[in-house]
Amino acid sequence: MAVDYTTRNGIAVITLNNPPVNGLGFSTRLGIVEGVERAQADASVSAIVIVGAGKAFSGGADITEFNTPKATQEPTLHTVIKVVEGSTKPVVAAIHSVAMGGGLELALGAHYRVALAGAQIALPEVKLGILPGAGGTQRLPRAVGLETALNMIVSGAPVMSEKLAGAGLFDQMAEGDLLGEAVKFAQKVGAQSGPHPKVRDRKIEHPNAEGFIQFTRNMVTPMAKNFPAPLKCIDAVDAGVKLGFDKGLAAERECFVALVQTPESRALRHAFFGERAASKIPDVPSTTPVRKIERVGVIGAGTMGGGIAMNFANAGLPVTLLETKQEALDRGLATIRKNYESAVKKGRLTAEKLEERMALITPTLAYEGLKDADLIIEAVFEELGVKEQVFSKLDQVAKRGAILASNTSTLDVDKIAAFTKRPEDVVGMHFFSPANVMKLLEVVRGAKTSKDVLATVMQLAKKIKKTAVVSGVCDGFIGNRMIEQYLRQALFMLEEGALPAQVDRAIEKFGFAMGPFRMSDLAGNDIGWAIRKRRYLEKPDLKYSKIADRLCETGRFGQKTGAGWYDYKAGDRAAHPSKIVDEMVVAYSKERDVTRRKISDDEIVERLVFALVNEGALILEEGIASKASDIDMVYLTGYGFPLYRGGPMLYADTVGLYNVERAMRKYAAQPNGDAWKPAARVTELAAAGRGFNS
Ligand code: T1G
Repeated sequence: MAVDYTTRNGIAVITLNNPPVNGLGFSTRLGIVEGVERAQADASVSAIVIVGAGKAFSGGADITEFNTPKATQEPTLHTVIKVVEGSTKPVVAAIHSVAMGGGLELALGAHYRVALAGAQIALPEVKLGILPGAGGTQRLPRAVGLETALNMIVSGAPVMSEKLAGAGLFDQMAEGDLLGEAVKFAQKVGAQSGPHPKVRDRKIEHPNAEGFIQFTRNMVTPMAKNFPAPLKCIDAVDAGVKLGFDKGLAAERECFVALVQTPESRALRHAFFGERAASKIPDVPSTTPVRKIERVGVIGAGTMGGGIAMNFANAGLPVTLLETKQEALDRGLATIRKNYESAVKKGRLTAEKLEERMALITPTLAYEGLKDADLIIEAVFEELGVKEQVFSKLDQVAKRGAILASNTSTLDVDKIAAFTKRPEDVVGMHFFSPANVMKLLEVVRGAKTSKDVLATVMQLAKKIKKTAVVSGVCDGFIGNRMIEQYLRQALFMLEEGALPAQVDRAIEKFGFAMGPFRMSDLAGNDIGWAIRKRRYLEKPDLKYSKIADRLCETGRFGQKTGAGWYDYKAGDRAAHPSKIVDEMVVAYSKERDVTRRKISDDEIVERLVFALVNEGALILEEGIASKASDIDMVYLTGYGFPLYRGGPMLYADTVGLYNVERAMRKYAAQPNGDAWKPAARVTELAAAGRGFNS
């Protein structure tokens, strides 16, 4: 049973025991109700304590039950809270570590709350695109006041328990032995005659509730542009203020039911699960032993190497940073310091923390400096010959059992592993620039990469706050392989009739942070140019529009040269549509004898996004990615795909693969249609009426 029941000095102790975070799944809910009823029937019991075993009081509704009949099977959380609140014997919630979502709502249904400091108190449902669905929008304002409650509910952010000590939520802050103190408190209130206080009976005091709620609405509206949940949170709280507890509860229920069915909520829940599922590798058991990583080495102090080193310093790990020349090393360290200084300026870091982190980074010009490292990541020039020098040297210097990682974004990790006598210790760790900011880390699994190396890197990724996704070895791994097809379509559409600003505007309206041409100008058009030149040699039959090469031949590499697909003014990063480029595009169509046509925004979005979907389907078929949600996590955390659409594969499911395939067949019949042969996986799933994530 997910709940234990004991009695102790006349107090019934109900212990939630549903690891890992006491999610309020069906059996936990049932156990609480049975425990409260058992305590009511036991004359020797004067009061009840509810406490959580392990790492949390409760992390809320059991998310593993979402979208299953169990989630709404009686006793629902509403029923549980009603039974707790209706108990004639006082119920004391003993809170430690985490009281979130339904877990906090359960505690609010108790008559009293005793908490340890350091507990995360939150109603994070808004982050899942829903809202507290078991009375949280009604009880929290009555427990901590309207302003604190509304901020917590609309942001979903946790507040540490000690910060709420005086807010009326906790009846006592425990010092050490939480259960002992809670039992003592229960004995005290158990000796008092009832009725015992109910949070629902408190008033919501505020000098100008209506004004404050309107102010919150004005603040939230612009930020919640694509997310309906925050405003619904305000509606539910507002209803409780205006109409009283019961009507407020009914309004909350209505909002919850409406939100849980929205595509945005499905997308946010998909991302929540996808983030956690990504760290699970199908054939690497969670019990796989991991290697100790106490010292890290980074080779290359350029933009990538410096950013990578910062990730580990930020996590408190000593990093040795190797460069070949002193001035490169000095430049790299100066850049790292500058990055930290800007964080201090923004108030995100203290000056002493800056020095602490800088002190963790040891510069060196000698490979010897890496001999004690448990993990060494190279971020040197993207050329196989250079990688060969580095890895054969590492093979001699690195200690036995050290993990040797390459930050390569395009080269074959198996070939790199073969430069060593320890291919089982070699793995790809593809960071995204800027490496100290972007959450995505593609972990590239070589044919010989050992399971414990993978398990170690996935665990380390969590420590450096990265979303790690495992990719097999192929050109471009997951993200860049798919973005290549996206960019191919973007270029074809220029040739067929669109202009750069129109393509960017259309896809940015869809929700991308940045369209392909602004993105290319930012990254540098010469990077894509180099990749295409390689591609033309490797895959001569792969059709490409040459318009981007024409642009590069004029030296328009983007922001770094002050002109690219767009024009730029000195000191200003704003992209200004370029008459020169537009004329170049039109002239190119003419040269190609293409009659330009009007291309709709819908076609732009479909061709860009479905190009990702089709390549993603091939990636799944080839086993390069093990699950569709991994592909979505790559795009949500590394490529600016809109979170409220859940990633390319979930978006395809939302559109319906039947419709996606029909669109592909339509484009296959147009000029440049050879890119549109639907992947077998798309056809199979569409025929079966399924989706990538169903
Ligand atoms: N139910 C079940 N499992 C959960 C869970 C939950 N609520 N929360 C986390 N887990 C799992 C997670 O998948 C992972 O599993 C393990 O616990 C450790 O998680 C009616 C409807 C609680 C702060 O949104 O914020 O209540 O990968 O790696 O860093 O109004 O998890 O080990 O197999 O994140 O220590 C609202 C979400 C639900 C809380 C712990 N609750 N969880 O952080 O560990 S909706 C939430 C978190 C709701 C009611 C509504 C964090 C955490 P595995 P972890 P952590």
